[in-house]
Amino acid sequence: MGLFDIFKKRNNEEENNNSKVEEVKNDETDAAVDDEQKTDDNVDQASEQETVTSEEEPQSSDPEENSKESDNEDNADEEQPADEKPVEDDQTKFTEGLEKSRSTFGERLNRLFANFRSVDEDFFEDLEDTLIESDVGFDMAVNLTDQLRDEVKLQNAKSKDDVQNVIIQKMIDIYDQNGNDENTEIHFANQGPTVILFVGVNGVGKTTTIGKMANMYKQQGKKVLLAAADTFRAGAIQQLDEWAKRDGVDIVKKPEQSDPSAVVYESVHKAKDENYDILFVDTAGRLQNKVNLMNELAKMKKVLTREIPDAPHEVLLVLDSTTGQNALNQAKLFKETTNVSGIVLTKLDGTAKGGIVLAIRNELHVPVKYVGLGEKVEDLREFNANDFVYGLFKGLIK
Ligand SMILES: Nc1nc2c(ncn2[C@@H]2O[C@H](COP(=O)(O)OP(=O)(O)O)[C@@H](O)[C@H]2O)c(=O)[nH]1
Ligand SMILES: [Mg+2]
Repeated sequence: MGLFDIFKKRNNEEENNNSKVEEVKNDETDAAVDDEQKTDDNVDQASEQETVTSEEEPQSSDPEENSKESDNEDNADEEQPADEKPVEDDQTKFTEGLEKSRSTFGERLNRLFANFRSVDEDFFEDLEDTLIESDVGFDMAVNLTDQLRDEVKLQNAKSKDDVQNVIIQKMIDIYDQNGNDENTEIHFANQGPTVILFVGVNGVGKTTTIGKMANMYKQQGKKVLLAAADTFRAGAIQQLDEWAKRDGVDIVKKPEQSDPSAVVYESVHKAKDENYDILFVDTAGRLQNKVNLMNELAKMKKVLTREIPDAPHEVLLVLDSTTGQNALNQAKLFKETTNVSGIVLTKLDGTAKGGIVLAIRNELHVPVKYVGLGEKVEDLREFNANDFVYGLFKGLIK
């Protein structure tokens, strides 16, 4: 069974369940239903307000500014849910974190289909625009529209439902094929320390992700070491140091502006000599030019492999999902300079740009291994791409 069929089955099952709930509700008295309606409206309003407020937060284009602001404002313990929801479980958190993407992506496509008159060139132009707006990536939007033109003709789809189904099915098929050999597990060393190198431009969330992951592995009983090899940016070493203290793990650091490779050298020796299980290497995301970046990463790699021949076992590229197409461009550049083995997609809690998940798979062929859903230590999740994409498309499957 193809992924589209699996999604379709799941969608039908969910709709059946919902309609059972509806039936029960309909048995209640009219007055009760009226009341419920009011409550529903209130809830809708409340959640709308929440969205508006978070979107109105001043967003600076300078990532360092952003990080300062959020550091000040959102200190771990102060953050209380605005509404009085009970403590969220894992799944709720994940679902809510992705709700913005889901509703916006679906709404855009719904709007397109609502305006559908006939399968003509205008329609395909609108489709292309909609896909570009949804951050599935420019190349993909254009390719996909071309393929859909052929597919719609091939299947002789004319009615709105037919066309909608062909389009959704095609998108899911392409996504499915591109992910055939994707493995989202973290590669561990067969023996000795596992080295995980973090790369990505400034402000995307490298240090924060290391803090979260280090905590996760520490909880699993692993011996964890951090290497503060972002010696370039003021405050970067201290930021990682704070995470080390919070997580209760060790760190290797040197003064600001030291050679990052010297930090890597010392940390990999320590990891080997003192039997650490995992070494996380934080790096600076200097991208002034590709040659510099390539040289710096190559130097670190050389230092690592001298001690541990198959290191780094993972090179995780961190991407800020709120930057859409920009994140894709960064990814292409990093892919050219280093062997990226996985992606961590951060800030999915604050964005409607979840379409980027499709673009990453279709254009980069690098698996998203983890997603960030907030700034706190518990806001990191393993990524299940199929669940995420199902969420994007459900309701659109006819
Ligand atoms: N909302 C949200 N903020 C995040 C997430 N990950 C990181 N951040 C914030 O993004 C800013 C930059 O993160 P940082 O780890 O310093 O980025 P780095 O420069 O790549 O090391 C900080 O304010 C983080 O708290 C996330 O998943 N969601
Ligand atoms: Mg950092």
